[in-house]
Amino acid sequence: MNATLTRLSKFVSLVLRHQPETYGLALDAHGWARVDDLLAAAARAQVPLTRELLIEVVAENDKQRFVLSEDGSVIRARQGHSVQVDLQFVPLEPPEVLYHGTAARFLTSIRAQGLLPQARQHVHLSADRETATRVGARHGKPAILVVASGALHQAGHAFYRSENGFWLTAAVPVAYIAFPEA
Ligand code: HQG
Repeated sequence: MNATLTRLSKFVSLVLRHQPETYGLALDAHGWARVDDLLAAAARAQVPLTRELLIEVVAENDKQRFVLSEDGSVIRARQGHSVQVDLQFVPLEPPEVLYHGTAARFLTSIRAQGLLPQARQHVHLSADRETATRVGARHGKPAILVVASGALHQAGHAFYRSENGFWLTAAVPVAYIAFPEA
């Protein structure tokens, strides 16, 4: 993605996941916004987003963060919301282990509380260490936790997978986390 598309993608992410109201945008119960409304919200915020650029943002996005309806009239983020929306994820059996990339400075708190969703709706888990390392590095020196997702699922916790491949769950208790050696 070029710099312009990245900047536009960040704006779309902010509006569709975190601050629709600030930008005067209505999301429906499942997180969908009308494309016309999103373009109008962008114009009000003096963000130069056109329908053509939006289609490019959706197509070129490195993590496939957004999805347009088939007729192109509505759009939503696939995951990562802090606003309350029901993305209608279907519960799914996770693999035996999943990975969570965090920053080393959060480890003391995670050892005490387990993994919490913080501002988002879910704890995000990755299927492989490489992806988890990239996610953790966004926050600082990465530390990789191994989550016993199979056992946690067995214990009754629901898991979901977003269409762009992240695994989601409400929280992970400490007993199901293997921490890196100090
Ligand atoms: C940490 C990106 C202290 C958690 C990525 C993380 C992902 C705790 C941070 C998606 C904690 C939250 C999500 C506790 C969890 N004490 N810290 N008890 N429990 N944490 O950004 O997982 O680019 O909300 O380890 O690729 O980093 O947005 O979550 O470090 O898929 O599309 O609290 O966001 O995708 O940070 O990333 P975040 P995340 P997008």
